[in-house]
Amino acid sequence: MRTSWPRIASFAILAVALGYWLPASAEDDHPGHDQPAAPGVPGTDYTPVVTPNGSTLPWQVVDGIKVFHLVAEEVRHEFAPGLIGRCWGYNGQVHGPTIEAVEGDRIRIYVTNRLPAPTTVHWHGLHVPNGMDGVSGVTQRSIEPGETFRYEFTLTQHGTFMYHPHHDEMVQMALGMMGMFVVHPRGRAIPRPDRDFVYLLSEWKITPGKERPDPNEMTDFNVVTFNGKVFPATAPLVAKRGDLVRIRIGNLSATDHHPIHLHGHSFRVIETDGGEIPEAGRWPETTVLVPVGSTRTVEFIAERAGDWAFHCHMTHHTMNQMGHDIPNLVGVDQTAFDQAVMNALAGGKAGEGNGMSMDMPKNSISMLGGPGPFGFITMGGMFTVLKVREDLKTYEDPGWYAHPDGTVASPASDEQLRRDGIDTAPRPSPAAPTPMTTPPSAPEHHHGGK
Ligand SMILES: [Cu+2]
Repeated sequence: MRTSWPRIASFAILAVALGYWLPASAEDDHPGHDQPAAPGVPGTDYTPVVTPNGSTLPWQVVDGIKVFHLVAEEVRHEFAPGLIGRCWGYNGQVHGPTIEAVEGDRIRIYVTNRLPAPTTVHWHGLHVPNGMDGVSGVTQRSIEPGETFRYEFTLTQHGTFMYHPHHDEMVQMALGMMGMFVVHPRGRAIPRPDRDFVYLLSEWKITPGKERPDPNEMTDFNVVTFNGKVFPATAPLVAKRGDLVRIRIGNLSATDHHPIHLHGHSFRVIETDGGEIPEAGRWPETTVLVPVGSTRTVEFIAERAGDWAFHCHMTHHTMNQMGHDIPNLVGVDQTAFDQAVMNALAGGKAGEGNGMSMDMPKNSISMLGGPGPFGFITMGGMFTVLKVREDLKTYEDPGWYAHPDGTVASPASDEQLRRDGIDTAPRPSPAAPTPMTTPPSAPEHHHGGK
């Protein structure tokens, strides 16, 4: 006996016409229709994520429902030693802790507002019942100071999502209110990563000497952060050689998209906040552009031991606060200036002993990063290091990489240069540029009349 395809097709059309089509159940927001699976267990059902410089929001299970509590409040946050912000965050943190759950989990999130202003929480990318979407004025009234609201829904997707206020967005997000929301797949035979990292990208305007981030800034941000920190305060990512590493990156910056680049490896973009990319649609990259209001998840095998830079490729995003609004010094002898900056970085009063003095303004950090194994690291902002090691007992920071002999770039010897026919004698300089002449229209000093 066989079933004819036309018959199946006509049944399908009939089913659609009758409103029986399958995905409807997944979107069901009618009370009583939810059949939550048993809550997913960390370590058993998934590899728990690591949020460098951050944390995962704790929960408890009540009658089969995962219950979370977010508290919106003012937080005095350290971006890096020397730079404090009077920010707004959740549960004493900037940004808020990462919410982690499993597809099929029923979750209940209480949100307490301890801010001096109303707020809401929107669950970015999650398919929730409309009234749980957290858009103030559209799907709910705002949560007033002192109130606690309850959000409750079943997770019908897996992937990397975010949360943030959808009330006075410009101000509240500029002050730091945002967090990541990771949903692991349930019961699927996909390779589980050995390391699963979560990053949230953001940007701030903090005028040197001030503590309150300026929410009115539209374009000229001077503090650009990985999980609310700038290098050298950003924690490293640590992996064993051979680990399958996943990095989930969300961007809730006000204006800037961030091309995030990894050294020494190539990765594949495996999902966005819209869902998983089918195997055939993934292609190799070393830089992933994470646009504002989206997430990108990349995966790779940590194949090469070493300290590999992981950073935004916008050059101004690997600078700290003081790199902005300074005169163009390209071509100028900066010896004294550099020394002044280095001294300032070392924590002292800048320029001591070289005749050039530079006091760092209160509550500010220099434009450059921090000390490395080979001298100063001239980066700040969205910069950290992926540390891959052969043997690791724990995933604590293993310190700087010890390079095998002969594998570090170093000064060439005269003998090597001779052997390879490299002539380093100065070349004759190219034709001198035409001397600048006074343009005919240049104003001259006229006396008496125009
Ligand atoms: Cu960037």
